[in-house]
Amino acid sequence: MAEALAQVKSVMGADAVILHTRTYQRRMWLGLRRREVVEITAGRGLQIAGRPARRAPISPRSLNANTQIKSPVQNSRQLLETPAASNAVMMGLSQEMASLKTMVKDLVAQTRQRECPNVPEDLFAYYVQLIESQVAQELAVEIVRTLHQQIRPEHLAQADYVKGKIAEQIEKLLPTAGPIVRKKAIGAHVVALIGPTGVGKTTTIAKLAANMKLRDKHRVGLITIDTYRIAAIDQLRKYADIIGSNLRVVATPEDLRDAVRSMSDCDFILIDTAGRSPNDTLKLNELKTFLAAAEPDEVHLVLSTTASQECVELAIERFGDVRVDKIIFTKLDEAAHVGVVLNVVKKVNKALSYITTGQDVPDDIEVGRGKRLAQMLLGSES
Ligand SMILES: Nc1nc2c(ncn2[C@@H]2O[C@H](COP(=O)(O)OP(=O)(O)O)[C@@H](O)[C@H]2O)c(=O)[nH]1
Ligand SMILES: [Mg+2]
Repeated sequence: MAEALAQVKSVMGADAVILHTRTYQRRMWLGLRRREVVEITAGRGLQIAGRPARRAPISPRSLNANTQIKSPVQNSRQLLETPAASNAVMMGLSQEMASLKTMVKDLVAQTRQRECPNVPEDLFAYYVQLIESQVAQELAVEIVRTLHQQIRPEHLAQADYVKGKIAEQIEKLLPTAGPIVRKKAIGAHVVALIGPTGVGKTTTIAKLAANMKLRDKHRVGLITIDTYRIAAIDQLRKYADIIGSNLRVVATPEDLRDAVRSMSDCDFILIDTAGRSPNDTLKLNELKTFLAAAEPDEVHLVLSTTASQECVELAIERFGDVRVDKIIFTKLDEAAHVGVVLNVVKKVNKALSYITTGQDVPDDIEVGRGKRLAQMLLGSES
């Protein structure tokens, strides 16, 4: 149809008016083969109601075996004004679209196969979703390939089922630490948060402290060694006052040791650290001295998902010299690149303890769970 319409246009010009179209089968080769014939009735000089006619009707013309053009009619520019004409045009267009679509699909499939020969075609859309969430390519390939081996073909079309299975994979891949728990019978469980400036250490301390104190009724002591910025102390003091916890501000490792001792009747002591730049080795050494004095039960490295993967890796490298037991990822509410959490935790092989999802104290914090992360990665909330 598209071909025939093109011929009408080339023989009769763009002014041609389509009056009628029809397709039918014609038997060939003694009736053994069929051939589709497209017949278009078109003309120039068509008189549309209310418009002055031009002269010169044309006689039917045969264009080739497949196409015939008939009709002695009057001229008009309104190619699309008759229903038959617009039908024909639409049919032609939709046929062309359909063949274009097939072509593009084939091309995409070919390119995919060439670029990602390890990714099963059936799960390619999920693979793309993982990649778009910044999951590292080798991890995304591993996830969909393992899934492909497990899943029955009849389940492939059920998106919820497939997503559930991907979530299971992610759960297995992501080491998680669970919540902070005090195991000892006597003395305070000491937790220090370290990490680059502005990632949300102080806010996270406030969230943890508020939940421990107000929800779980624990005795919580707060210590900050962030004496570089007055605002930082005020920020934590405000939270300490609201929660009703003790806050000690310390300037030296000796002070820190004393402060920890003085709070030994608490169940938990949370230590906030200065946002020292990860590039500053001198201050990192200072941080190490502080940590050595505090003798914490656990040290959590706090990282923000709003930073690029490179930034996060640089921070890890720098802080790698300092003791790190677990990882907290902040600002998942702002991050389009949730995959970084999976990549980083897997790469450094430290367990994810918490994620934070907003500025609200104490609500926007959750214990890190693979299933929840999978929901964020695959864009399905529940
Ligand atoms: N959107 C969002 N903002 C956060 C989150 N956690 C902390 N922030 C904000 O990040 C900024 C820096 O936080 P702060 O706790 O002072 O970072 P610190 O320098 O590491 O102590 C503040 O404006 C916080 O409100 C979070 O989970 N989501
Ligand atoms: Mg701070």
